[in-house]
Amino acid sequence: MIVLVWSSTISLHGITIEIRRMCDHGGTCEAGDFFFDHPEALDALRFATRAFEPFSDTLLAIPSTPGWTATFENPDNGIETIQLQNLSVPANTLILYAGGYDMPGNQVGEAGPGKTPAFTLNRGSGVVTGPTANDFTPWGGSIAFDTLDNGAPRNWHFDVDTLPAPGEIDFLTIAFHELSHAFGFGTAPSFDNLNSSGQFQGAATIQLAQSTVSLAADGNHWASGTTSPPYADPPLSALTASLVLGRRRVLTPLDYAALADLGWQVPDKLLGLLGDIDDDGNIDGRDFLRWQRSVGNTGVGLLEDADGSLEVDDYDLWLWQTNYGRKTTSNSSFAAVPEPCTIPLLFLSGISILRCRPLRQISRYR
Ligand SMILES: [Ca+2]
Ligand SMILES: [Ca+2]
Ligand SMILES: [Ca+2]
Ligand SMILES: [Ca+2]
Ligand SMILES: [Zn+2]
Repeated sequence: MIVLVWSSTISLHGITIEIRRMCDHGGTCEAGDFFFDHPEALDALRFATRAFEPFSDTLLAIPSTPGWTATFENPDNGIETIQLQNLSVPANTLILYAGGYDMPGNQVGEAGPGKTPAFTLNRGSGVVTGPTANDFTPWGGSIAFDTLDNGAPRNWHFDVDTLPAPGEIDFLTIAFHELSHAFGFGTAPSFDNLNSSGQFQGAATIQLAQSTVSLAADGNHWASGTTSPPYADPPLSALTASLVLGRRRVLTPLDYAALADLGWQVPDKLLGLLGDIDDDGNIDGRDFLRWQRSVGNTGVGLLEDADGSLEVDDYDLWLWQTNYGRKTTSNSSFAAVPEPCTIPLLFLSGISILRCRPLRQISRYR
């Protein structure tokens, strides 16, 4: 007998990001484990993954056999290299191991893509390693958050619907930033191949910015003060190396353009004015009314589907809410000019330095 099943678990969008608490893998989650102490952090991290789930890449499943080894940095200590034998990864899915530990100084997050001991998996049809890499298809990776600030609990703001208070560090901002590293921003060979003497020269990025965009000296972030077109009042990107306490930054069209350039199939909706439901160049109450009339609808090409996830849903509303009041500039010329006020602000208000580093060379097996 053949049973046809139409299940709501059939994914409407391209990819699924499965978050696994590292402490569940290692044994028992208990007091002292970041995601045990802060269950709301897991909800916020899962919310942040929705920024990537509209990507429509086709990623092959990785069966548990024949044997292979998934390698990643332990997000509960940042030191140990974890090697998992025969990890099973469904098609169009990435698995991220999440945890926390006391990072040094002002560092508040760290993440990276997973590897096999020697190389990055190829689950697609592009090239993922070497000087011609033009795609990125990891099995997943790991993501970690800081637990303590000079011995005291780190002052996280976990709520995604409210902005952080002065002095708080916005978890959603850090989650977007670190997830982008796990997705290859600053970490993928296909990203590095587009770094020409500190200028990022991906085609989608150039099309949006009308120029190459400066990278930070570390080659893993945008230069300090980088803002995104096509806004009249362009927002700062979340993918700079340091962020100001008490502020929220979200993924901007520029960030999505870079992710598209390193190989992700990013919906066009994410490369323009985010949250502009009716596509008229500003984000106002009419967009909300239109969303309200269409919420729950599914399908391709829906104007009200602000993120291109093929469903008019609460994330589209969040995009609208986050970008409310913004509009496009009539003249879309753009330059990623560091804002002169940024550096003094950083010193006055304290900085949170976000670092990422590629997985270190594997010299041992466990
Ligand atoms: Ca710390
Ligand atoms: Ca791809
Ligand atoms: Ca509008
Ligand atoms: Ca949507
Ligand atoms: Zn970073």
